Amino acid sequence: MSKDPRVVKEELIQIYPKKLRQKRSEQIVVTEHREDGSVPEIKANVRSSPGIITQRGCTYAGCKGVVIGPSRDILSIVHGPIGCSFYAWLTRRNQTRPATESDQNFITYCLTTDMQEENIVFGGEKKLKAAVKEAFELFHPKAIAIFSTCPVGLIGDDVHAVAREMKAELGINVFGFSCEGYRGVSQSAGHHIANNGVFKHIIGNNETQHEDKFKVNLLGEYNIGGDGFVLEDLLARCGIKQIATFSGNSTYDTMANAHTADLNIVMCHRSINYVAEMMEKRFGIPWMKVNFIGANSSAKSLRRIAEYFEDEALKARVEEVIAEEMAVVEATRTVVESRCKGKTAMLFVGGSRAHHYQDLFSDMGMRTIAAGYEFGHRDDYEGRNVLPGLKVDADSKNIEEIEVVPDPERYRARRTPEQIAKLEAMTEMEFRGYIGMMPEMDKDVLVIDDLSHHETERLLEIYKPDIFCAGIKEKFGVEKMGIPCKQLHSYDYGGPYAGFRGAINFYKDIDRMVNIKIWSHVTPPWEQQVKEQAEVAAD
Ligand code: CFM
Repeated sequence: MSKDPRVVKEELIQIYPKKLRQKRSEQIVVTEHREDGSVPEIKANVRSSPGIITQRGCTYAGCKGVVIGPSRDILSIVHGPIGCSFYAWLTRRNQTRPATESDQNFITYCLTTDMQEENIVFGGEKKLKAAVKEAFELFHPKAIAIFSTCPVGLIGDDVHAVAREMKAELGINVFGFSCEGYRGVSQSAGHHIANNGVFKHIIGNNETQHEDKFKVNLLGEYNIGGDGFVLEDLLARCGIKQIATFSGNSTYDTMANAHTADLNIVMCHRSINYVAEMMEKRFGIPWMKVNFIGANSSAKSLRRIAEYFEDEALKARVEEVIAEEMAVVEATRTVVESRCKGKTAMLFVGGSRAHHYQDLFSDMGMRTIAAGYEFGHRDDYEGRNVLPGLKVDADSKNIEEIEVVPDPERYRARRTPEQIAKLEAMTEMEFRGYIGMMPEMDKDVLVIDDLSHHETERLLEIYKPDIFCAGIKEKFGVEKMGIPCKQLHSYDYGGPYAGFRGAINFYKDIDRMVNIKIWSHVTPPWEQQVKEQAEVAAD
């Protein structure tokens, strides 16, 4: 079978019925390097077709699990049947570290209203109120967040009215999310809903002022496998004060204080760009995209932050830290590169990671031969410059777009438009920008949105990559085909992988996975079948 990506694309979709074939054909593209710098258009952020076995999750997962969940002292109550809560309990490896043993940490708890048939028929608001009161009496949290699961929207329980009533009665911050699983086409809708809630109900509630010179918020970093700890340490060593992280290792108070920072740096564009945009409009804080996945990318991101603050001492300190870290990274990287150079990887993860982890592989001399997002939007593939032309479909209209105006007292433009323009002209820096995945990829590589199970199997059979990166749902199916599968959501049991120290961990883990001999002992099912047929024919 030809490995030409254009031929493979046709092969992947040829068994589908006509309508689905057409749709998938628009969701699978082959990268090009065009002279004008543009990239092919991809169809993304549309409904999955029934039966394709998508990798995606639901809106509730994106809101509760991804954006709010990693914050340790907001008490999360899931309004819904027990399964929604139980199967989302501690499944994402977002770590947290309370400052003292007596500090509140609710991450290990699983609180739910456990809706029953009776509540579905007669309404569940009373039960929800009782749950909020009970949780308050037990834990005395600063804030309670209520998450709606599918039946809540279907029967019309008003979680926001309950939240308002409880807020008045209990005297703490209580807010609800209409993040029913079906609300959008994927987790991505849940990110947006969570961003809106964080912006409306949390940011700006804590006026603590910090004297530090260089104050940033780190957005879209969820401390999976301890990534956030590495970055906290890195920024601190450079002398950069992190006011808040959204939302790895965060607390309610730090997020409420985020409006006092002077720069927002964005790691995962997909899950948090809305907060970055809204904070700029209301408080005057510029945002820029960074990437701390990969050693070279981490160095570049640190330099950009230093450039923004235009401070020579900071720039010098950042260079010192980069030099120290790079010396250690290089020692491992060169050894690993000698063993991994030329090997191939495929990355199919939710959003940002399918893009960012390509940098770690290229640090090691490995090539990405196919990649895609579960739920990224066109801007994540093609860059934010496509945003003005993006059509808003019915599914996206379903999600509130908050009208944001400058805060009458607290708006303070941190940089004038002239300063921003000067910085952009001087450096590689771009504000409010994200280049997207495709422009940074090699040409003639397959990019596939919302990869299906059938396509996964065919890709593996045709290309036999040295490693496939995805999640737990794919892992064991892939490994039975004799190809190692690295979980890029949870990092399997490993990590951290962010920053310089994380890069070293990643190089070592991947080196081990792609060079271990075990894979050559696995007979992939398709070869097994051929073998059996040959045996039958010989008989
Ligand atoms: Fe952002 Fe994430 Fe990702 Fe994401 Fe996720 Fe995740 Fe992910 Mo799993 S916030 S888009 S919704 S980087 S949980 S930490 S790994 S799918 S690529």
